[in-house]
Amino acid sequence: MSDTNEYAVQGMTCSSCATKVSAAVSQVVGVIATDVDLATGTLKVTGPAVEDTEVRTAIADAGYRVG
Ligand SMILES: [Cu+2]
Repeated sequence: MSDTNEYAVQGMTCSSCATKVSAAVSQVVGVIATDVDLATGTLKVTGPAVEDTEVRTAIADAGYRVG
C-alpha cells in the first residue's frame, strides 16, 4: 500500500486556499508531507499511518469540500 493518498478538494481557488488546506492537513497525526495542485484541485497526503477520516475532517474544518 502506498504512503501517499490523493484527495479531490473542491473550492480551492488560489494559493492562499492551498496554503490553508495544507496547513490544516499537516496537523493530522502521521502526516509527513502535503502537496496541492491548484489546477486540478488535487491534494496529496504523505504519511505511513494517516487516518483517512481525519484528513477529510481537517479539509472540511478548513472550509473546503473533499470528493
Ligand atoms: Cu483562495
